Amino acid sequence: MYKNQYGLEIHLIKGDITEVEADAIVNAANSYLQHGGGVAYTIVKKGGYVIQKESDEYVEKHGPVPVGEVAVTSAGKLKAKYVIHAVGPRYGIESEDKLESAISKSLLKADELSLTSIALPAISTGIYGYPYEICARIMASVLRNYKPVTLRKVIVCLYSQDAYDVFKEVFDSIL
Ligand code: AR6
Repeated sequence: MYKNQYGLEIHLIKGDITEVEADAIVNAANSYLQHGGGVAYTIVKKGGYVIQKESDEYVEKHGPVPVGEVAVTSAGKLKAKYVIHAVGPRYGIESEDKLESAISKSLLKADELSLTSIALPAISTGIYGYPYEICARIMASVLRNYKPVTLRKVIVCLYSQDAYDVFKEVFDSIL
């Protein structure tokens, strides 16, 4: 466990984010909130169709979610209260500052909803192709500087041992 200068707890775990106990889990989404693959697919499969339905309604009402921005839905049958859908950049097409934005806006949204805990996956490191190391570095620096309001605990959830090892090394050096 790490703690930043504002007392925010940061936990690094290996596992399936849909099993994590947190007020909100973050989804690695696309702009159209079509949850067809990766962690997004698992979230809808386990949480239920209501998450896709609310996502469709969101896009219909507000238009596509820009890269680096977030949208919120309920979490259906998952333990969490909300799913925060964060749209990360595609490697080689969209820049790292969009990844920084997707991560920090997820945290800001959790605080806006007065939540105390949030779980984050390694956004953009699957289908969108970012190397784990870049994502880890950006996430660590956002978490190091983030001043929370109600948020007390951030759980960074890695799916593979490979990803976990890279994040551990980077977090140990930055946090
Ligand atoms: N729990 C935690 N992490 C997971 C899980 C899980 N159950 N499943 C996969 N990961 P990706 P992206 C990891 O591809 O790169 C989708 O189709 C995975 O190993 O889910 O941001 C969306 O709808 C990887 O490290 O998201 C978008 O179209 C990380 O989660 C697009 O993919 C992110 O991989 C978004 O691509």
